[in-house]
Amino acid sequence: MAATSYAIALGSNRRSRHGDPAATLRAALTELGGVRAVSRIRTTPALGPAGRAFANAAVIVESEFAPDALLTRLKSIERGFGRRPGRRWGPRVLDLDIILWSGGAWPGPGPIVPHPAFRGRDFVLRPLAEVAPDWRDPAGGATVRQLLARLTAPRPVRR
Ligand code: A4P
Ligand code: MG
Repeated sequence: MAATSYAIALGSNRRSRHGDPAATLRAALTELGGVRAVSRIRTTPALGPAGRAFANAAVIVESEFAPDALLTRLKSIERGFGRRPGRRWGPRVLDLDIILWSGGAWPGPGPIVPHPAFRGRDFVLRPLAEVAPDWRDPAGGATVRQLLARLTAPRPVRR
C-alpha cells in the first residue's frame, strides 16, 4: 500500500516513567515514526470525569499501514508507556487516537475514522489546526480551521 498520512491526537493526564504528561507526549513522538508535523503541547482542562488536566497535541504522520494496522501499533505504544485497560475516560498515561487519514472514511474493522468525536473537541481541533488547517473532513467537507471556528464561535444568547 502506498504511504498515507494520518492526523493523530495525543493526550495524557498521568505521569509516566518519562515524566509529567507533556514529557510523556514528547517521548511518545519519538516512538511514532514517520512524523511530518507536530503541534505545540497544550494543557487543557479534563473533559468528562477524567479528573486531572491533560497535555494534548496533534501530529501528522506518514505510514504504510492501513488504519486497523496503525491502531494496533498505537495500542502497543500506549501499553509500552504503561497504560492499562481501565475505566473508559479514566486517567490515562497515554491516549493515541486516529483522527483523520488521507484515505477519507474508514468504517472499520478497528478504528472509526474520522474519529467520531473530534468535531466537538477543542483539545483535538486546536492542535490539529496548527498542523493541518486545510485538511477537509470527508463527512461534510469542512476544513479543520472551519470546524474549529464553528466550535469556538460565540453562540447567540437565547431569551
Ligand atoms: N477506536 C475507535 N475509533 C478509534 C480511533 N479513530 N482512534 C476504539 C483510536 N481508537 C479508536 O479507545 C477505546 C476504543 O476506541 C479502542 O478500543 C479503539 O478500538 P481507548 O483509547 O482504548 O479508550 P478511551 O480513550 O478511554 O476511550 P475513548 O473513547 O478513546 O476516549 P476519548 O474519546 O479519547 O476521551 N479531556 C481533555 N482535555 N483531553 C483529552 O485528551 N481525553 C479523554 C478520553 C477524555 N477527556 C479528555 C481527553
Ligand atoms: Mg483513545
